[in-house]
Amino acid sequence: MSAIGHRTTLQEYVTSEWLDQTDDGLDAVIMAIADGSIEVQHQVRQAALADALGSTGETNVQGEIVQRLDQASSDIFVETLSASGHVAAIGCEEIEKPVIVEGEVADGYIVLMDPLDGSSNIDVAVSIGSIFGIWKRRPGETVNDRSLLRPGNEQVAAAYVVYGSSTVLVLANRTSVCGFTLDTALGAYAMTHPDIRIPEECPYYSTNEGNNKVLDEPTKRAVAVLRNKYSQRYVGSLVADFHRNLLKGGIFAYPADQNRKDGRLRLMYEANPLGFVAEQAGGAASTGYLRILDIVPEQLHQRTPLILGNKDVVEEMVSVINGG
Ligand code: FDP
Repeated sequence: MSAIGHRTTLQEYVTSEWLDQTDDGLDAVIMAIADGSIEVQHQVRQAALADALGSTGETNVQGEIVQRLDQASSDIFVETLSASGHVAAIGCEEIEKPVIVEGEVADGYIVLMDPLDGSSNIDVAVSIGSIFGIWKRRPGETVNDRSLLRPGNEQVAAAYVVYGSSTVLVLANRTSVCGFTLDTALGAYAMTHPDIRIPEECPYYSTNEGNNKVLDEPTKRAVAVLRNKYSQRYVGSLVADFHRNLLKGGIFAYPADQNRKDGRLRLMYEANPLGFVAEQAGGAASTGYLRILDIVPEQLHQRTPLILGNKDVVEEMVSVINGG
C-alpha cells in the first residue's frame, strides 16, 4: 500500500521553487540519481537471493577489492546520469578515469560519486548508501579530465541515499536540506524530513576506536575528548554514520594516522558531498587543519582526513589537534 498521500514527491520538489533559475536541468540530474538508487536498492535487497554477493575478483584504482554490487551500482548510475541529457562528466570511485559523456550537453553538470559506500557491510545486511556531489560545468568549457578537479565549495548540490531499514534520499542545495523516503509500492520518493538542521546537542561520536593506537598524540587527545563526553555509534559505513549524526546529533571522525598519512576517505566522492550537506544543515567539515570544502583537489581519487558533523564539536576537535 502506498503512503505518499499528501506528501510532496521528490519529482514535485525538484521542479518547484527548489530549482534556482540558473540551475537548468538540475532536476533531471537529481531524478537520474533517484531512478538509479531505486534500482540499486532493489539489487541490494535481492543480492543474496540472486547470488550476487561477494567480490568480482578485481581491485579498484584504490587497490580495494571490488564487490559485485559496487560494480553493478557504478554501472547503474553511470547509465542513468549519462541518459539524463544534463550530465557532461562523471567521476566515480570505482572508475579510474572520468567518464566524459558523449554529445552536446549544453547545460551540463559534473557529478562525482561513490556509487556504493560501505562495501564491507554489503554482505551482512547492514546499512550502506550512495553519495553524489554536483558541480556545474564552467560556461563555455570543453570538459576534460581536469574539469572534475573543483573544490567542494563550488558544488551546486549534493545528495546521498541510505539503503537501511528504509531507503532515504537526502538532498541539499544552497537553500535547503531535505530528506525523502522511498515508497517501494509506488517506486517514488516522498518528503519525510523537511528542512533538516543538525541538532545543537551532540550525544554521539562515530570513529574507529581500533585506530587509536596509530593516531598522533594531538589527534589521540581530540578523540579522547569525544570518548569522555559522548556515546559511540559506529556503523562502519560513512554514509549511514553521517545520516545518523545528521538526524540525531553527532560527529564523525576518520583522521589521518601512522598508516594512512592522507586519511582513508575520498575527498571528491565522500568528504566534499557530505561536507556540503553538513554545512548547509548548520554543521561543519574539516581535515583537522582545513575546511574540507576549501581544498583545491590535485587528483580525482585523493584521500583526506575527515571530521564531520556538529559545528561546535568539529571546531573543538580542530582546536585540540592544533594544540589548543
Ligand atoms: P568501506 O571500506 O566499507 O567502503 O568508504 C570507505 C568506508 O567503508 C566508509 O564507508 C567507512 O566509514 C570506512 O571506510 C570504514 O573504515 P574502517 O573499516 O577502517 O573503520
